[in-house]
Amino acid sequence: MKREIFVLGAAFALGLSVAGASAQTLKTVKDRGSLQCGATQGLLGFSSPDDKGNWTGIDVDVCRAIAAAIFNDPTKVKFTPLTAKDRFEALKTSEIDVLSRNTTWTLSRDVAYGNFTGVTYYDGQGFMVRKALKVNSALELNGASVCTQTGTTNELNLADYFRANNMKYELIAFGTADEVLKAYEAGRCDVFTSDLSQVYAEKLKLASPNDHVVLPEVISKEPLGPLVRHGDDQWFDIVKWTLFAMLNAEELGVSSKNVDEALKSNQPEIRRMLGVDGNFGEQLGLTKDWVVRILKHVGNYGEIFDRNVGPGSRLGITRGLNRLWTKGGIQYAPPIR
Ligand SMILES: N[C@@H](CCC(=O)N[C@@H](CS)C(=O)NCC(=O)O)C(=O)O
Repeated sequence: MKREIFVLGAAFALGLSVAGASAQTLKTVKDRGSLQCGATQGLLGFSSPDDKGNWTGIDVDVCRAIAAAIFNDPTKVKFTPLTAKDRFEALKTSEIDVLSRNTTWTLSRDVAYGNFTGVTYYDGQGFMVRKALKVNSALELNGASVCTQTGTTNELNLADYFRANNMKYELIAFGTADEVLKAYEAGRCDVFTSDLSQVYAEKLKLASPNDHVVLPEVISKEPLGPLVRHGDDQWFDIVKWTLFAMLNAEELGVSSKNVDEALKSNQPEIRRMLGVDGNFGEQLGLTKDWVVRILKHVGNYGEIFDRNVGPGSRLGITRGLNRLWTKGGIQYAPPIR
């Protein structure tokens, strides 16, 4: 009995100290003066650096929005380029504060690596082949060799899809996206597979993109979103509500262009969101004007979608599933109240 009490007491003390020690990310970020954001090694539309090391992309903008909310300065972010395989370890070892890198939310990742904070982009896996192959459907790919990246859901879905359709394939997997694309371009495999947004982004890098075609099948659900470490609820809430704020702002028609005007609005939801009424920013450990900062420096969800992956970008992807629920899509954020 005595021993049990001791063990319980020790566990309680340990539990308290673990929770206390880990609920520190906001303070760590503020003390450091910048957010450390895990990104890709370079994926157009999502996270890619230019020659001067300036990062852009929808996942990059999520990190800039978090920095805007905390520092009122979207440039206070440092990006760590990570391969698919290394990304979760970087989060675990606190090399990064948030992983914002086209990462699919799955049960095992949620349990093993951290808390997914929402979905920034609803995607699905697809295939690209050479037009010369004269293939019109993924169901004609029996016996094909397929290039993809290791440590991705794509590798796993590929196995499921071929198995479910009684087809054989040869897997040719590489650690980096460049290796995958080079191998495909050099003809080492018949098929390139990844999330569709990434198929389109990588297709643009080929010497003759028009010699390649994306097949019609979408073989999986790839809800992509940011991830934080387990054990820090405040930080989890900050990252989660940054995304929700951008979605709510689009829904309420408030953008980087009209946020000053919107501050004078009589609409209760807009007043709460912009901190005119209530203390929602303070509840998160931020300031009253957290959403104003996000909108002024980065914009609402529609703005970041359009300029990075949508019609206003090189990728030119239509909103599809990523339209707001009020416009026939599935993007939906809980209310700020
Ligand atoms: N969403 C999938 C795939 C993510 C992924 O890593 N895709 C590759 C496809 S091109 C990529 O982004 N590579 C870029 C890089 O490694 O820098 C996952 O979470 O496993």
